[in-house]
Amino acid sequence: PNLFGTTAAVISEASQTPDLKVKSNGSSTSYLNNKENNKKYPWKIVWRNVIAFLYLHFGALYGLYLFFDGAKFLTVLWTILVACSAAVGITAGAHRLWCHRAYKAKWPLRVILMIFQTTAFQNHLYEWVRDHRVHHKFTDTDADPHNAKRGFFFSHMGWLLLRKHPDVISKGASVDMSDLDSDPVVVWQRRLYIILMPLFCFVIPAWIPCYFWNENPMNSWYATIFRYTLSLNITWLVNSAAHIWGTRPYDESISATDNVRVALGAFGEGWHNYHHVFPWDYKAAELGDYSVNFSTAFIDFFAKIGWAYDLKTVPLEMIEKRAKRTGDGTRIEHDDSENHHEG
Ligand code: ST9
Ligand code: ZN
Ligand code: ZN
Repeated sequence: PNLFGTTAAVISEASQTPDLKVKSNGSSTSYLNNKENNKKYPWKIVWRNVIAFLYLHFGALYGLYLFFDGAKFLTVLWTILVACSAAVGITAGAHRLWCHRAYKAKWPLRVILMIFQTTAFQNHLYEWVRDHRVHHKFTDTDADPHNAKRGFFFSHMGWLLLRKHPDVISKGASVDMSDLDSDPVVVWQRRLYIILMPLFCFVIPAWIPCYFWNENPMNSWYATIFRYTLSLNITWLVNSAAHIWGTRPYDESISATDNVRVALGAFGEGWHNYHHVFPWDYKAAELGDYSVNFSTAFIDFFAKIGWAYDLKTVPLEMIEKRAKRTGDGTRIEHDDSENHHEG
């Protein structure tokens, strides 16, 4: 049982909604119906976001150029440090802790993760978690905010450039968010987001290099833009690439894939076929291999000092059974049960 009130088996049922899987009249698949629905739904482009993302992407290219032309080495190191903190705020914080409740965290760790998640500027925790829970509950349908059936660009960035499909809002209303309403860290982040977000994502990261090692403000600003834009794109690859390319060892009926390249870039969040089948596993992967899952190492470290606890995993037997029943046959058998450390 997990937050969605479902077991693995029920999740797979949800992802096999008749809309997507059943052929109507024996002629057209509902995938086509899905496309027809998209035609009927008028696109409302949000130009503010189009302009912002254009600025970010051109700014990021300029920032990359400046790394090789004048930016100080310390600024590069600082940029990497901020990027890693922001990434952990998304993976260990927004995703595994708040969205999937795959472990519990004491308040100091929740505050750290909230600040890191604010640094990532991917919307405040409440909104991030709501969209992601809706994505899990209605995967591959119009109610999925970044429905991968609408193609790479839509699931990557396009969904942030359009008003949401009406199904996202109507069906999304069925997702329970009461646990976030009762976490003061989440409530206060949401209230103060308009101040906290610019501060932690832009002002502090750009100011530190200027103040402490006399970096040129232009270099520092565009390094910040580069860091933010790159982190966004790596995160979006989980919604796009890891719903298109890769293997489906645990459930071949859903678009989500296991994709090692995405896992490497996204701090362990590329084992996305596994994750959609067993979303409550704090490793977001079958194995706890740190080399392709830095976020698991981070959570394990805080479990050692007692700030993270009640880490949830999935019994090996359950994984094997499920892979046999619904997987595409690409799951690799592991004798080494050490990696399957139960939380
Ligand atoms: C960003 C998010 O980038 C990225 C998320 C990625 C998730 C990936 C997950 C994978 C695992 C983790 C991987 C980590 C890897 C990390 C590696 C790092 C190196 N349910 O949204 P509005 C209702 S953000 C229920 O305005 P519009 C609700 O009532 C980037 N209800 O819809 C809401 O009102 P309120 C920065 C919902 O007008 C109302 O509708 N941020 C739901 O259609 C209006 O909501 C941006 O760029 C729902 N799901 O606008 C901002 N959704 O909120 C972009 C909505 O008051 N966003 N409702 O309750 C926007 O500008 C707008 O949201 C919009 C849609 C234009 C896209
Ligand atoms: Zn997904
Ligand atoms: Zn998830």
